Amino acid sequence: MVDSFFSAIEPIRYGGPDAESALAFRFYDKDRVVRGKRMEDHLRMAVCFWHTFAWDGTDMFGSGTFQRPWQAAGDALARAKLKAAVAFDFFSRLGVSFFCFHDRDVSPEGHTLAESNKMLDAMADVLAEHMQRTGVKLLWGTANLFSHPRYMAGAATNPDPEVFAYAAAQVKQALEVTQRLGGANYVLWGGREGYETLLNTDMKRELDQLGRFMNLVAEHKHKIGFSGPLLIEPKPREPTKHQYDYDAAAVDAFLQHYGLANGDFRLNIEANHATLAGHTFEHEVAYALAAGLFGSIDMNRGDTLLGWDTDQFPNDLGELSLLLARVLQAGGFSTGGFNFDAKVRRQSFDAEDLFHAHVGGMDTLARALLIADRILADGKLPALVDARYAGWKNPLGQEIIAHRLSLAQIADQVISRNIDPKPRSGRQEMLENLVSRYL
Ligand code: XLS
Ligand code: CA
Ligand code: CA
Repeated sequence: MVDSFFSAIEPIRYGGPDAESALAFRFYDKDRVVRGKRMEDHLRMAVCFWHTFAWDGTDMFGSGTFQRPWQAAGDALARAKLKAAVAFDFFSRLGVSFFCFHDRDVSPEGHTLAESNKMLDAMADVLAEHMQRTGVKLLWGTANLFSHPRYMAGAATNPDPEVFAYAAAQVKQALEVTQRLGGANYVLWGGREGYETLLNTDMKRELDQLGRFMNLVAEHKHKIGFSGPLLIEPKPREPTKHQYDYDAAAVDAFLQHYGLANGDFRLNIEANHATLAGHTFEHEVAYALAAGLFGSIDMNRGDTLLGWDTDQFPNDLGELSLLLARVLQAGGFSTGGFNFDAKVRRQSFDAEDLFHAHVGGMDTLARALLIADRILADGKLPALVDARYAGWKNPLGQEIIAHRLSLAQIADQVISRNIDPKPRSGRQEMLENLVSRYL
């Protein structure tokens, strides 16, 4: 079954920009060195288990459309083992370095938590063997605290402390399994940590609960010696009307408010979540970098005409080149990477579609990396930004930055030196033209 599912697909190879085959990399040449580092090590790309192997193509209007033999009826643990075997066959043929999973993507839910944990432990052994055999690594693990009906009113923010406790127990196990598999990060996405209506919601209490929960997770991370960061993934809404981890700035404020701004937590920024929050993807990454919270990226794209999380594969070269330039300029990923939290459309139901989707996403990022390198090597864009703030290097700017002047002293200087700033162009159109020339 495993051999037959992807057997029609040859391992994907680099064929250069003029490659004939639709299933070849035109730009992703993993050993190619860019700015002193191999492409593979820059991009640290991952395939996600949930969209690619767990989802069957169901949407709110219709049932599953996908051809996925491991989703057929049968013994749940046997199916999970088959799913894992198929997934690692996919990773190998694709030549991707990492994967990501939720506990319930790789292992079934039992009748009790003890039973679920036992199966997850068994599946962790199965995953470990596949990882050992293929060399594919774990970018991050996470717990699904949103699918089961017990979580319909939230997990950590649930009005019922027993649900809080259940969620805590699930995260403990998922974090430990992530550690066992050498995961580079652990992700916390608050899928239902928000509200449907304020009529039944005590917001202060729910935020306090979320703060308590995150403190407990951080304590456990230290207790077991998990070395990777905890990554909170912002999203403004969907499934709930409002989610507390609305955007990067909201999570930054939350971490500070609850005594969590101590380096344990960073952010996992998702492109489609950024646009749902009314920001650009680049804005969210820029904020995370500015706040010292940049961790990892969930790579996908939304649809400008649809107001929900469509999780499509990325293809916007212009946007991604600027984003890569920004990330490279800040030193690149440390533990993070680009996880394709993206799904094929419902009509793209067969095995081949999974490859077209990922090959396209990987090639887009590789090409964006090459363009970002040109942007930085040329240096005009960063130099123009630097020049815009050059005045801060002068004595007045330096004194303000060094807290040497009070508001009154600044006011005195403006009057005594007759300071009279002149307008300067922002040169937006010139910059847009400059960027177009790199593409
Ligand atoms: C859903 C989220 C989710 C997280 C992991 O919108 O993107 O998949 O990445 O729980
Ligand atoms: Ca995501
Ligand atoms: Ca999403």
